[in-house]
Order: sequence, then structure tokens, then C-alpha cells
Amino acid sequence: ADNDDENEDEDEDEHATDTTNTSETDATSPPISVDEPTGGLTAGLDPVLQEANGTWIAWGDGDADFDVTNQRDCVRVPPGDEDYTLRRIDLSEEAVDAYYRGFSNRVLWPLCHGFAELVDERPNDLEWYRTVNERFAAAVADHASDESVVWLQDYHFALAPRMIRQAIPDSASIAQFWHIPWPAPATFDYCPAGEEVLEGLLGNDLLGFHVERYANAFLDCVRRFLPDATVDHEQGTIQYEGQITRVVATPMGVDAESYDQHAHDADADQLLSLFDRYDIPRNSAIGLGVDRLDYTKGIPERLTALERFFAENPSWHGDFTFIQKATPSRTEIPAYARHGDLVRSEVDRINRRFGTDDWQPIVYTEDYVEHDDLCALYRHADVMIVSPLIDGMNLVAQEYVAASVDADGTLLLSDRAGAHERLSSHALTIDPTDVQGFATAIDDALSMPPQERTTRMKALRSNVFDGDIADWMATQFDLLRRVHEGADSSNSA
Ligand code: ADQ
Repeated sequence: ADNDDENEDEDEDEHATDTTNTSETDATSPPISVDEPTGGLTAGLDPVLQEANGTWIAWGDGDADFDVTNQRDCVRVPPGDEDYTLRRIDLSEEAVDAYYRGFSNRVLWPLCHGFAELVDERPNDLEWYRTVNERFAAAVADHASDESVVWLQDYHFALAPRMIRQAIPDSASIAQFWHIPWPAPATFDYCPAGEEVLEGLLGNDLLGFHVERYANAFLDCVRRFLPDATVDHEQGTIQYEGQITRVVATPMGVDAESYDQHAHDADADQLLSLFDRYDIPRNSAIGLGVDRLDYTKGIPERLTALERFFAENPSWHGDFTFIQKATPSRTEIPAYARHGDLVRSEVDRINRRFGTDDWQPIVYTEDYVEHDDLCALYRHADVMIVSPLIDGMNLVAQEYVAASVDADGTLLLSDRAGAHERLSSHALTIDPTDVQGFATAIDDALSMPPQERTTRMKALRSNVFDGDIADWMATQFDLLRRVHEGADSSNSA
């Protein structure tokens, strides 16, 4: 079961390749069309579901074509092969507002990222969060048997595991991956219905986080807020109400081969056309940032560091251009709207300060960038800046590395991203709030000898290719099988 978060902020077509399949369901329904996503979890899950002949349960977005009378909320896909069932849960606008833009993204998201001051608890949001979790749990119970493996994605389903466990007591294997950080007990203390959230998650056999410190913070919270639970930090297990939950850290990877392949295809001409599109001088070195417009991603801090860099290094004026691709996200939530305004006004101010008729230091775009263009930018960026204030993992950092086929770029990476635990040895580490250190690191990256750049990037590439999305997926299912069979009680993951 998954939330449709990946598609919430952008039109589904924007994630699609050209390969669109269609098939007729019946004489009265329009054809079903399936867009294949270009990468990430969705693309990784598709072959798993095809092989398992399973059921994928997802919230449909506003464009989803629900027609319960024609049972189009439940279809066999992909057209032509019909390998698995896609079950879509139709949510009303009121439900989406309260469940998704409410408890999920006004409460759990800021809280888990340590922004307790941004928690905005509205009267009906928690109740709708419960209701939507119940609807997903009921849909799982419709499709699952006691032999089934149920895999839930992310913070939109904190309550569902326990509900599923109650609906199918004997007993499907239930696992969940929590894609964002988990906070320390002092922060989690602010969570409305915090005990219910923890109890919900303890319906899982297996609960995964990207890195150890989030897994440990979860164990700390259970110990503090559920005194009846038995927490074994060594083994990474929790016993609660007769159920054992194994808590693991399994860092997620990207589809490295696919980024590598697309980047190989992105030649210099494609880059030059991007320079022309954005009015960048053709001899300019390129810096790149690719983020959702989210207050956790550290974009204002990045802009401040770039301003300091340009102030201290006039020789780079006209010769270094920073491209910031920002994807608007959750714009109906006031904290996001304010953040977007701040980013746009800072870009304007810095460009007014340093820009000339022929050159703008920062090219800022919220336009959709085609996947091939994104790969071209990754491949040719001299410096990639990933500077979140906190981030569960950050896949952009890994995508950049996978697409750096010429091994001639440098990654600047915040020590607060989960990705830092994988990539710190050969990226340039930055503290996003240390303006001077950050500005100096940009200078260091641009002045780095080519030999060192290549050595670092080759080491990063082997790391990213060694732990890609397929490895991650296999680890999840292997762990779940072992945990469910009771064959594994060590904390070796
Ligand atoms: P996000 O917070 O969304 O994910 P991130 O990991 O960086 O952050 O993933 C963003 C994805 O969106 C990347 O695959 C990126 O390529 C893609 N993307 C961004 N802008 C795009 C554009 N314009 N066009 C096409 N694609 C674009 C959450 C957590 C992270 C965690 C992931 C996965 O917040 O910490 O790494 O889930 O677990």
C-alpha cells in the first residue's frame, strides 16, 4: 500500500516515459492508460508486483478516473499482461485536505524533521487520518490472506499496521518503510496521539528506517512512551501486546544503471541547448540544486552561502552559474507558501546584487525538467549542492553520482542528510548553517584539481552502484521473510 505522494506535487504525466500502454476494459469504459515512471520506488516496485501477482493499493490523485460502478477502482495491470491488481482508494477533497495536507504534512512531517514549531494541528485532521488509515487497512484485508506479505510505505500509514493485524490476526507478514527521519523523544512528545502512532507502527513485523540514528530514536520513543513494551536495543526488537517488531536501518538506493544510461545519452549538444534555454554563458561552470520546495531542504541557507561565495570571489562572476531547480510542493500549507516566497525573493535579491546584462549568478526555475534534461544537468554539473537541514536519505545526491559518467564533478553534501552516512568519505561535507564554511567549500569544489575530483567521484560511484534500489528492495523482502519465519533475531542488517 502506498500514498500517492510521489505524484501529488506534479502531474503524473510528468513522471512518465513515452511508453504509454492502453487497453480496453469493457465496451462502456474509456481505455485505461498506464504511464511508466522513470525511476525510484514506483518503478522498482512494479516488477516485484508483476512477479508476485500481487495487489498495489494506492490513493488516486485528482485525475484518477474512479468509477466504482464499472469497478475501475480495481483493475488488472499492465494492460496486455494483467500481472497484478491495482486498487485505488478514492479520497474526497475533504479527506485529502485533512489526512494528507493535515495530519500527515502539518503534524507528522514537521515533527519528524524536528520542526515542532511548525506543527499545525487542526480539529478534524487526526480523525480523518484514522479514517483513511482504516480504509487502507480494510482494502488490505479485502485482498490479503494469512499467507500474504503486506508492505506499507511511509508516514501516511502510521496507524494502518495495527488495524491490518487486527483484521488478519493469523497472520500476514506486515512491514513498513518510514522514508523520513524519526525524532528524539523530547520532540516526539509534541505528537498528538503519540502513543496511538507508536502502537499503530508496532503492528508491523518489520519497520525500516534509512539510518541507525532514526531506528534508535524510534526505540527510544517506544521505551519512553509505551512503558509496557519490552525494548531490546541490542537486537533491535520490541515486544508489545504479544507482537514482536524488528526495527532495522536499511539505506535506500537509486536505480543507478538507469541514471548512468540516460546520462551517457545526454551529449554536449543537449547541455548547450539547456544553456541557451536558461541564458547561461557557454563557458560558465555549472552548480546545481534539485529539490522539492520544502523548508527541510536548506535552500535559503544554500542561497546565503552562494551570496557569500560571489561576494568573496569576484573572479567567478560570469564564469560560474548556479541552477536551482525547485519543484513546488504542498503549496496549500502556509509554511510551504511562506518558504516559497522567501526562496524566490532571495534569488531576486542576489541576482540584483551581482547580475549583469549578460549573466545571472542564479538561474531559478520551477518548470518541469524532463528526465533526460535532468540527467544532462547531473552529468555536466561541476558542483552539485545537496544541503538539507535534515533529510531521511536524499536520493538526489545519489542520482547525481550515478549520472556523473565522466567522473568530473564534485558533490557538496550536508552532514544532516541520511545520504551523508553513505557518501561522506568522498563528498565535500558541509554544515548548511555555517555560511563561511559552506562558501569556502563551494570555492574548494571549483578549484579542486581534476585528478582529485575524479578519484572522489569514482569512489562515490562504486558506493552508489553497490547499494542500488534493487539491492534495497531485495533486502526488505529477505529481512521480512527471515523475521516472519523467526529465523533471524540478530541485529545484523
Ligand atoms: P523527498 O523529500 O521527495 O523524498 P528526495 O530523496 O530528494 O526527497 O527525492 C526527490 C525525488 O524527486 C528524486 O528522485 C528527484 O529526482 C525527483 N525530482 C525532484 N525534482 C524533479 C523534477 N523536476 N523532475 C523530475 N524528478 C524530480 C522522501 C524523503 C527523502 C528520501 C526519499 C526516499 O524526504 O529523505 O530520500 O523520500 O526515501
